[in-house]
Amino acid sequence: MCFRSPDRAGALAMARNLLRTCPLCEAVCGLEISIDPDDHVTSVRGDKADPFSNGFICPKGASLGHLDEDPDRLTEPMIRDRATGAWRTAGWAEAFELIAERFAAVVGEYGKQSAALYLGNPNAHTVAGALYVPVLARALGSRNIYSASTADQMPKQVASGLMFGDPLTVPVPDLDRTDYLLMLGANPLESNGSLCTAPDFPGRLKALQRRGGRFVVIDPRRTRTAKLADEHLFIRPGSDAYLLFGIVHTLFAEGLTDVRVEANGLDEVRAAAADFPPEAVAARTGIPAETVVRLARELAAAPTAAVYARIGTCTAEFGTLTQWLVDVLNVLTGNLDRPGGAMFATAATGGIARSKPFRVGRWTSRVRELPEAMGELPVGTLADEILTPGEGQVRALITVAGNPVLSAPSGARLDTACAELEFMISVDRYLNETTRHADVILPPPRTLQSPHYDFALLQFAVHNYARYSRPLIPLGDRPGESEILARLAAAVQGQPHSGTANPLAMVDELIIATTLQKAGLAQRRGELLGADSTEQRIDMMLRLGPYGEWAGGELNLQVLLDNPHGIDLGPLRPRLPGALRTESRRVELAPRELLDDVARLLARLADTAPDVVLIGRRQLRSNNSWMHNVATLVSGSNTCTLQINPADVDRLGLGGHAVVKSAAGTLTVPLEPTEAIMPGVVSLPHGWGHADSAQAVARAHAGVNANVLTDDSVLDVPSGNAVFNGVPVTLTPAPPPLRVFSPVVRAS
Ligand SMILES: Nc1nc2c(c(=O)[nH]1)N[C@H]1C(S)=C(S)[C@@H](COP(=O)(O)OP(=O)(O)OC[C@H]3O[C@@H](n4cnc5c(=O)[nH]c(N)nc54)[C@H](O)[C@@H]3O)O[C@H]1N2
Ligand SMILES: Nc1nc2c(c(=O)[nH]1)N[C@H]1C(S)=C(S)[C@@H](COP(=O)(O)OP(=O)(O)OC[C@H]3O[C@@H](n4cnc5c(=O)[nH]c(N)nc54)[C@H](O)[C@@H]3O)O[C@H]1N2
Ligand code: SF4
Ligand SMILES: [Mo]
Repeated sequence: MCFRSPDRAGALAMARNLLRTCPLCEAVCGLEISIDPDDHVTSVRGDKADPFSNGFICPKGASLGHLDEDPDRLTEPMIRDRATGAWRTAGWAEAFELIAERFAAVVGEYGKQSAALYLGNPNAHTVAGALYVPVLARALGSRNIYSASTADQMPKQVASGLMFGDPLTVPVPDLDRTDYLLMLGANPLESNGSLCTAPDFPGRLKALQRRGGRFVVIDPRRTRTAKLADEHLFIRPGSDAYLLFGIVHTLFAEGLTDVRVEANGLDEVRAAAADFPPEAVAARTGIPAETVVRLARELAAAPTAAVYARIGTCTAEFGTLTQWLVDVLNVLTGNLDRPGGAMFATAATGGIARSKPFRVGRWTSRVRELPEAMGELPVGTLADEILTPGEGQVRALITVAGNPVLSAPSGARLDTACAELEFMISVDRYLNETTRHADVILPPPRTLQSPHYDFALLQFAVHNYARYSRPLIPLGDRPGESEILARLAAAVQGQPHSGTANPLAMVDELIIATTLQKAGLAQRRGELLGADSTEQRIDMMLRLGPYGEWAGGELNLQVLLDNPHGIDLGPLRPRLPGALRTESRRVELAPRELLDDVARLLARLADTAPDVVLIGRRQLRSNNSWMHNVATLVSGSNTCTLQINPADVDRLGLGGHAVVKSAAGTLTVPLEPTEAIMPGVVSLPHGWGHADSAQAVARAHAGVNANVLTDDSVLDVPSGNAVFNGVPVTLTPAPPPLRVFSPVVRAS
């Protein structure tokens, strides 16, 4: 591969360009942003010269300017007076002083385990999240580390970790070459894709159909993606593992398996699948036996095929088993690691550092003894750890880019728990439902003042690609988010954090020195390029990566600076067995931890479905909880309604609103009757519930917190992941509530 590398010094000096990767979802679209002399965004367009996104943009990306300059966002540190509850702005030095003092007091009295960290979703999209959150986590020295991952994709990571030896070695459908795609619990026409980095996912699906391919969607709702599909099948929420086992069973029964990778455990999988014949899973899934058999035959017969499952199947009671069976199917049909099948990306910074095979449960949580996964405990037990007295009780919490009151199961309980903390710090751009409990809020700068590189998402890309964006607007005299996290890490350890101390440079220097030492390249420190120590770290990662200058290739930071639209690193390539980190260096088809959980699945095979179950959904113009303060995004259909089949409205005698009750809580919601959802299932989007928000637009479009209804006492067993789909609920008629959906006027 050959990259242009003209004038190094010249390109380094060109710090201000107008091209940037969109940080708002996993599609990593290239954007072309116009900024006026006062640093205001005047337009945002798709970058047509980006070789991966080719000019694609969605309504959220187009609103990046509004979001970036939201008048309600925080621009200075905020400190809350505990006695009066009043907020005031503060200087950075004062904020860090207070943090160092109060943190030392709590940890001094109760010990290190009394401090917890919660990391939200945007950390997957920021340089600060990728490079400095680990520094903060290490500084805390606590096992109470939580993140949105256990309300999201942890089942996929646990399944991949056990099968391939590394939880980041996750196969993605080779979208641009596959002939057949079986998609479960994903709606990329609204979400733009997840754990499958694919800008213009809709266009890629249409291209699949144009080249004669076929795609089938399994979803309890007829989504926009389902409407585009060649076939859509309704499925009872939470039952995907049964469907997939039925398909596995059929492949064995009909002699249709064609394993092409080195794998252990085939006999164990065959034995486990024996209990799940298509006839047995039909009642549980709502998918007829003959359809299960047909799906198996189609998958086996397709020249190439990929099975892909996402959030609808992860945030469910058998999330990990489902994710496992997805890749069991990819292996059994001969599609793992071959073009057109399910493949592993080769990310430019993504060298696999893991030397030991992945394990779960190296320690357990204090209260419920839930196993750790990837160094984290389930967010579904954070409230338990705060509310349950005893040694190791959580008394101090740091949240970074998260809103768990709206995003974690039993959100209302977590809301109560946060109010009990002795000290809380939030790094966040808003005063919101979670950060209102903080003592100190440290706001990141504008997005356009931050650099961008997708360390995580490019490991799941459907085409190998890299792009680096420098900040478009200078920081001025405020700290960037990387510096905030580095200073926070210093402050919580009682180290110098302000004044002349520069914890950011110190941290980077240490990481660079140890990494180069390990690689035997210590003497090449002087070669690292970059305007600051963060860029030097990125340069180092690129040089050491699979295309890197120090690994026989040509890639380094300069190449990316010279190619601001991004560079095409080619289609996905077979990576096995090299990418495997299992002890056996083979694919483990039947890890013990997963086979053990099959008993739980089997025990529930004959369960009768509850009368009504709740699932979630995503909306094109929302992003979890934090984009409801942009007027152009919350207009029209982007509202918090409960989708329900008209037959259920009649059957239950409902009117315009209903009282929805679960084991965890009760909500009153407006109904949106639609044939697009199967009978017996209702859907409420998450991320709403802003009635008391400090953000004016969001408050006027408040909606309700779906996670009042979800239940943190029920988690997926192997991964500890939250269960948002298939929650049993009852519905009764209700008059329209007064507060929901009408602007709330607040006395000031
Ligand atoms: N019922 C139900 N619940 C769900 C889900 C579901 O499908 N159904 N989905 C789950 C999933 S997949 C996820 S990922 C989680 C998300 O869970 P969270 O990550 O906890 O929630 P978000 O709403 O994404 O909150 C992001 C926060 O980051 C802040 N923020 C935005 N940009 C930045 C930045 O650059 N820096 C900093 N420091 N802060 C920033 C925002 O103001 C906001 O407070 O929700 C989960 N919850
Ligand atoms: N516009 C927009 N884009 C987003 C986000 C957003 O909030 N808005 N959030 C981002 C985040 S954090 C994530 S993780 C990704 C998620 O991206 P996706 O995984 O594509 O998420 P959804 O669009 O929620 O699609 C999940 C689908 O699962 C279905 N479903 C629910 N329960 C079940 C079940 O038991 N079985 C099956 N088979 N299907 C089920 C739902 O009806 C829904 O259509 O999206 C990201 N992109
Ligand atoms: S699809 Fe995602 S990455 Fe692309 S413009 Fe929209 S929000 Fe940004
Ligand atoms: Mo997510």
